[in-house]
Amino acid sequence: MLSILRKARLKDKEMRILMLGLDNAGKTTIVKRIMQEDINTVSPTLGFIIKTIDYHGYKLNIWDVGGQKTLRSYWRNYFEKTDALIWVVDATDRLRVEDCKDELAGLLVEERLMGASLLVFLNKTDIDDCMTREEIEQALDLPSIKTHHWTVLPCSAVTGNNLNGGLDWVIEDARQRLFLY
Ligand SMILES: Nc1nc2c(ncn2[C@@H]2O[C@H](COP(=O)(O)OP(=O)(O)O)[C@@H](O)[C@H]2O)c(=O)[nH]1
Ligand SMILES: [Mg+2]
Repeated sequence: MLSILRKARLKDKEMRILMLGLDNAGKTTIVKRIMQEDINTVSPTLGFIIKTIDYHGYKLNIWDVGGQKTLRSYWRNYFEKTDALIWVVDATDRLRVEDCKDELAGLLVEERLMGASLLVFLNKTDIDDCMTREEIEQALDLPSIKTHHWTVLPCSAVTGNNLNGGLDWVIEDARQRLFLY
């Protein structure tokens, strides 16, 4: 049944992308940048924002949900029908990398997220001395993930570097999984 629903949705080439991560990782800035909106007016996200973009013939519904500690228990309200999870990491935030790892691990055991592709955006890589791709792969223990297709991409919401590359990966991975033609 679920797969029929999925395919029906994909006939419209629609995908639901859930963007999560610790607060201050740059989720809202990434979404604004993708939408080509002004990124200088971003303030902390208290609830959630949904943005729909047309991207290479796909309709992407991107859910940007607040990541403050007090808000994380609400994340589960957004899991349903998620095709891809974009986990955004602040590449300069070494202090909270353990917290970041634990929160991600908690998501990956969620049944309702089981089918989702996982893109880890290592954001803020425009800043010197940030974590590298290898570093974050180890810190988040990504190679041990067997339940999800995953990849890591260093990016920057400020320069726009790799944001499209990330969306391309998400679409390609979800498309293959969902047998879209
Ligand atoms: N240097 C740099 N700063 C960024 C980048 N992305 C976001 N920021 C800044 O990080 C702060 C938090 O961004 P925000 O999008 O609100 O994070 P969110 O809580 O994950 O939604 C803001 O001051 C942004 O300007 C980036 O790629 N590079
Ligand atoms: Mg935000």
